[in-house]
Amino acid sequence: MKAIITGTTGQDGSHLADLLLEKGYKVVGTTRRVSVDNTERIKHLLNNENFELVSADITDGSSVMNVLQKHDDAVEFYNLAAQSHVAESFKQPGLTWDITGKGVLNILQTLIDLNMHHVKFYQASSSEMFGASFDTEEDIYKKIGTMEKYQDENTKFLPQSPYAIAKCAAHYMTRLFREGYGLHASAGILFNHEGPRRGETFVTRKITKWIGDFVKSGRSDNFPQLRLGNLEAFRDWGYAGDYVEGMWMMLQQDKADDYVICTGETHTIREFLDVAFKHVDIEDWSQHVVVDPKFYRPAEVDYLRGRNNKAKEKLGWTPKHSFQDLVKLMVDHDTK
Ligand code: NAP
Ligand code: G4F
Repeated sequence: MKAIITGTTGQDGSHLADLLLEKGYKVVGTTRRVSVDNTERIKHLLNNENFELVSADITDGSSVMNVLQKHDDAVEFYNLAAQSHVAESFKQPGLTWDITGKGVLNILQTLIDLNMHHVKFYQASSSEMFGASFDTEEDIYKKIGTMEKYQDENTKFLPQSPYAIAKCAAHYMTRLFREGYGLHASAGILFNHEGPRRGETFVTRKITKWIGDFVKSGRSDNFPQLRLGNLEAFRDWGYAGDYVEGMWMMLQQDKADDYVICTGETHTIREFLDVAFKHVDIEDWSQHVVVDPKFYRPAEVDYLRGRNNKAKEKLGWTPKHSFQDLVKLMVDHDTK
């Protein structure tokens, strides 16, 4: 069994490569040309005889075609490549569109042009597509008098960033190639997922990395403060290692479909700060954190909380790590 992963050098790509290699797959991971070493997360795989790193950029259709022609015995294709940083997408909307939106069309069209219907395709869709949209649990409202908000596969999309708009286009394109061309193409609508391999400019890792550096400095009084933006947003945070299992499970189904992958719990950035600082015995973090408007976004996603009933029922997927486990795992990693 051979699988191709785009975005192998990223957080999820590296976890997925680990998972597939454990399952006995041969894995072909793509990398693009960058001016610094981008293989930090997959260093441990570079000498694995079942792992091959090949050059491709998903904005360059011919490079995608070369990979597919050379590896036409692949049975699964996971597209995890993206300009994945929401704040950056406001600064580079065109580039974000070219990679995160159009890049996906390049892959899907190449699969069709090469008549590779035997390849099952996974698209990394995102809870960010929901943006300002949510549904409410009327049944709970009737019981306890509060209206719980959530998003699932039936919630409409109301994207709030160039990134989310590009992801919506890619999501609908994946659906079109499934319905229109009969491709086994599934999209995982994944809510935020984190871990020690998370990029250092996403809020969770930015916090745990700062705590790690602060602790390693001997908790110096002169240590520069942690500068953050909006602390009031809610996110449904899970562990990346759990979420890549959901991706694999989707491609093991006879019929392609779309699935929400999430924990079902939501927490603010403040709550993340509470748990993270408490783990290094700091009860009051206010003197260490400065709210800097530089990190505010032109439009924000205020509330994300997923409902994973479909993934539980149809895939048998459940998250294994709680919010508390996740925060502690990241703080422990960064303090050591
Ligand atoms: P990530 O760490 O930022 O990784 C993104 C990967 O895409 C990197 O390997 C990057 O390569 C690669 N890439 C960027 N531009 C490319 C291009 N033009 N051609 C080929 N590869 C390119 O992101 P992640 O957190 O692992 O997320 C994986 C996917 O899931 C992304 O599509 C993301 O949008 C989506 N997603 C993530 C989350 C989350 O919470 N993590 C939630 C929902 C959806 P370099 O290493 O060279 O930069
Ligand atoms: O960690 P974030 O940058 O993640 P965001 O924007 O939710 O996007 C991540 O999750 C999406 C899934 O919903 C993925 F599709 C996407 O690729 C990415 O992985 O920001 C989370 C929240 C936001 O509300 C942001 O405004 O944290 C807030 N925040 C506050 N201070 C900050 C900061 N975010 C960042 N990156 N940096 C800050 O200093």
